[in-house]
Amino acid sequence: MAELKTGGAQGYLRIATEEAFAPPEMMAAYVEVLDGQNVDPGFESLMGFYMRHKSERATNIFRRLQDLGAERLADMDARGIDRQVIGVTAPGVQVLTKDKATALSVLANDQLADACRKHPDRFTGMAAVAPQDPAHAAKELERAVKKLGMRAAVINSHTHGEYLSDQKFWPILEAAEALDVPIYLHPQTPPKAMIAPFLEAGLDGAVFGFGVETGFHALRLIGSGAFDRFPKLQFLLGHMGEALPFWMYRLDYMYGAGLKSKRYPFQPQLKHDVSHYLKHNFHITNSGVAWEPAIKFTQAVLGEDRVLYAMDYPYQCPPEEVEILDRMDMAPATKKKFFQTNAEKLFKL
Ligand code: 1DF
Ligand code: MN
Repeated sequence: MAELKTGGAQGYLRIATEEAFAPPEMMAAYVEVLDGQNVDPGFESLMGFYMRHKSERATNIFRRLQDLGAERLADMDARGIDRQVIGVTAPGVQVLTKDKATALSVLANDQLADACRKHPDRFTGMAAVAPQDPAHAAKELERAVKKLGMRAAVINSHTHGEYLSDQKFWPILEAAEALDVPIYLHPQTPPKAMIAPFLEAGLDGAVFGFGVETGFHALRLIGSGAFDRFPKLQFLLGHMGEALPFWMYRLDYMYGAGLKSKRYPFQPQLKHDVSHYLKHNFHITNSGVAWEPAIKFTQAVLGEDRVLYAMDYPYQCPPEEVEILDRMDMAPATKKKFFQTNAEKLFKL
């Protein structure tokens, strides 16, 4: 295998779209949360591991998360990554109290924007927002897009057990639609009310709990009628759409059957089938899934313009995965959409 290089000699640039960073100040706030009372069990399991465990995995990831300079760029060079689209790592500011969360969202955006200004050809920013204060989040997203040049927002699934299906959060959706930027619905651990049986099996994190929580979140959002209210709004889901493309047929049948029979009278009647929203309001990345059949399946059911490359640096970044994806048996024009041009379009690069 040839050495991985940036620059597109293979016919496309590699743009990785779910890459994480953590401001040291946010990590300091996490220490306070972990040391405090009534710690969220998912947060304790996730960030308790990455911030305190002595394993090589935890210590390397904790260090890399906080770097927006030389080490990150060297890692990108070694893996042939031309550009990272970067957002604050899960659970972002969403685990904090409202005042700390709003302040740290501003700080995170200033820090990330600074790095993007220093390396405009390598980094693109996604804005952190604090859903704990929806009005602030909407304003901060506007600032991040208009003043700092960010091209998306990242929301790390639930906020203290609450979901974007709740209309109190809709000012954020309204702002994203008006600013014409997508929202990356990134996973985090399931909330307290859901997590106990996951924890007991060691399945609460990226291994499975993330996907359950975040796929469920996306479905709640679709079921809430948010996309009938904001029809142009675009969301991104990682990890092959948290498996929702594979569920599409059954979701259409069973969700439709539930609505038709008014089994849950509180559910709004939707204008379209569930699959319509997945095909019109979602883009999907392959973060964590360097697996040709899953990528091709998703391209087939969602359209090849809606499936994007992501690496998930620094959580999952073996160079072999880039080589595997380079070798996919796929028409060159389709592969270029996957690695490069779909991201250029969506993030206006
Ligand atoms: C992990 C994976 C952690 C992903 C992440 O953020 C994350 C992990 C805290 O392996 O614990 O973003 N991921 O997206 O797969
Ligand atoms: Mn991730």
